[in-house]
Amino acid sequence: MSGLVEINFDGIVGPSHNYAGLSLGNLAATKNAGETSYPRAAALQGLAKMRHNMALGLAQGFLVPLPRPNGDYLRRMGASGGNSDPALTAAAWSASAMWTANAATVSPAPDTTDGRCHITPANLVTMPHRAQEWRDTARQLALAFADRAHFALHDPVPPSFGDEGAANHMRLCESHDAQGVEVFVYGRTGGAFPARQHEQASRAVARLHGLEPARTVFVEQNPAAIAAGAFHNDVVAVANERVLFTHAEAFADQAAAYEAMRAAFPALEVVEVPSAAVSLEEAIRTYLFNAQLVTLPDGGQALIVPSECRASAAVWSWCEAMLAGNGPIRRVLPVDVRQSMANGGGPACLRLRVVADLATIDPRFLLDAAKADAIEKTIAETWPEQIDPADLGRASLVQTVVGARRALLEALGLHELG
Ligand code: SUG
Repeated sequence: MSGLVEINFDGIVGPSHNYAGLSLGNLAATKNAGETSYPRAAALQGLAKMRHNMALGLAQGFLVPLPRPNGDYLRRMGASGGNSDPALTAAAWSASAMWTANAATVSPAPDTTDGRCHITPANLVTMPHRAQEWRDTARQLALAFADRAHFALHDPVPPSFGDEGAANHMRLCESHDAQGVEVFVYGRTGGAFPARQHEQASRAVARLHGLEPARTVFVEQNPAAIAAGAFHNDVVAVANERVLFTHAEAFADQAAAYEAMRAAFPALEVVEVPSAAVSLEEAIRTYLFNAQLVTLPDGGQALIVPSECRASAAVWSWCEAMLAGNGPIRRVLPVDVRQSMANGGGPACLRLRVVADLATIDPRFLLDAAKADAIEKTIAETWPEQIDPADLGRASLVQTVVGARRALLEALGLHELG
């Protein structure tokens, strides 16, 4: 019997979480630029989501915040880190690594030619504040997935081919431990907004991971969706096992996309939300598709959505109608991740899915009730309550943020990352 299970690795929201409006094309982040952030509340919301999912019987892991402010980045830019260049300072302080759906692309062992789980850290080159993440992310992944018999870790795809990781990647399969079909979604243009995932990056990852061409599908994002604020495909579509849950305007050619997926994976079940029921704008505002679509221990599927969906008449009535029908998604469960949402990160952005045997992963990155309590205590005691973007660069805040991360590493025994 295979011991492969799906594990969601959530990013713990870092103590420097702030709203600096760094991501062009991410409407929530742009709208909230300059607002006061609440890092402690943000991290506790994220932890509550992890606990919520564990209580459903799902395996839960986590990744820790990266070192911020990133002094190395500032030095290499010849900057001081004071507030003389606010955009650079904000980049060095960004807690954006919390959105671990952008940490890497993961191809589970059943899909790869050498039978190992392949992981490629995302280069995130399109956004300056995100392009600094991969080195520290790769270090952390190398620690969590150090077992070379089971995991192959690659270098990021070279620039200038932008790679945004799992946010532009979906996997279709009969069950998580069976051989799957991997779907790579790239962007060509997004009008006024950047298309962040380059087709060449997607193709490079598929080759490096040793995926069978017949079981690999490449699909273009709808340029109009990017232009409307879907900067990653996971803002308008999500897949789990046989099910693709998608907005009707997610792909450049919707019918051709379904056809290509069905040719490689005939059992595909598409749950499509028509624009007349939920407009692209409302889908992006509520992040209905940035949901975690999960298989519960009883075999039924549940959609873990941001609480913004519950508050939208259009979205919620569509969900109720779906549940009244006989489709594969049997439950819709709202979670409150509002602090992350205000920077354009929903429940799915906050997690990286890995299919593996739990015993092959460094146990320090796996969550249980006692560890969740220890993390909560550290956050409650050390995370700043609030940050005004004008505070970034202040020496006292540097001390608080650096100390908070150190306390977390200490509590988790992750000294190597210090
Ligand atoms: O890259 N926001 C992130 C949100 C990432 C969401 N991830 C997925 N869709 N998988 C981004 O735009 C805002 C940070 C700021 O503006 O300070 C930010 O980086």
